[in-house]
Amino acid sequence: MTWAAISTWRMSFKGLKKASKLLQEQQSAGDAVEQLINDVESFPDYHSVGYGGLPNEEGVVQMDAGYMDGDTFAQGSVAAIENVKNAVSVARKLSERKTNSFLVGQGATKFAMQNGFTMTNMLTKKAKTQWEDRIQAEKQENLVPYDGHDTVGAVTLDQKGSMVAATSTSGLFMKENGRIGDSPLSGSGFYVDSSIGGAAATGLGEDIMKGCLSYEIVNKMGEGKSPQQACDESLYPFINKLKEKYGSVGAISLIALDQNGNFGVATNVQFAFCVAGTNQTPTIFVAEPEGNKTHIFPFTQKWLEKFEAETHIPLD
Ligand code: SD4
Repeated sequence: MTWAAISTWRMSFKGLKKASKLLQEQQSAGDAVEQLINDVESFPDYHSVGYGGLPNEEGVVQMDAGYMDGDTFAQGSVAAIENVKNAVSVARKLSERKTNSFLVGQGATKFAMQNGFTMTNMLTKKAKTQWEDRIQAEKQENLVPYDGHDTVGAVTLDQKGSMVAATSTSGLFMKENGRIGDSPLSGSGFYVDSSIGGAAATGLGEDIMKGCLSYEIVNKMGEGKSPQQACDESLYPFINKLKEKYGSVGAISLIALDQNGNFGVATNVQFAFCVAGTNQTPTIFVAEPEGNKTHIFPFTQKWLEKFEAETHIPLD
């Protein structure tokens, strides 16, 4: 039976391989997506997700995560949650509830604590130093808060045909206390319907939310578009609209997977993503915008060197 998984950014490759193994062994799409995202959350050198994530302007790491089951449409989310190692696991647990399934701030943290999730100080020494340097730099140069970011988003399809989508992020570095992006919002950061497919987003949440882009992609796939067509047609015209209204638009990258395991991607920046499936060994690709279409090519040695120089992380 067909299985498949897609995830955002090179940092998710190891997690994707773990998820692939589970899917090959006929485990559920939910377990696979959670494993994939937990792997990224637990790695201290990724500065935009989980442990080691960069803090907000007050020096506190506040995380957002979302989880959606494509069979039941059950959703759970947390936002501005603190001191929790695996925010996506808390979101998954919340998705089992009929009400109170999206918790923010202290309520989210309290829920995690009461339900036995691993609590830990998420601010690593490295992230704290980066925050201190940034505060200094801003004082000296009057810089605006840095908007670098990389959410892990993923969609999985298991051998029973069930699909799940999920996200996890520490959001924008130097964001305001309490700022929440698209990642925990269904429809914007993620969406999935097992009878059609799923999608997830990464980039500037404030712009992604303006278009409910994950829902838009699933909707287009439901009308018969391929995942690639759905991604292209959801993103590029929308970017043009935002440019007309605001003069500029933030970085936005989208991934999609349909119920047959076909994938699609669209982006307005250079964007690495990972894919695996019944007929696809785990592979990292790079996508770039090309007019109103997306150019996709394999992750090259040059890319790998650049990535490793930035993060000091070996490929395996
Ligand atoms: C946010 N969308 O908080 C997230 C950040 C992100 O890739 O995706 N980065 O707006």
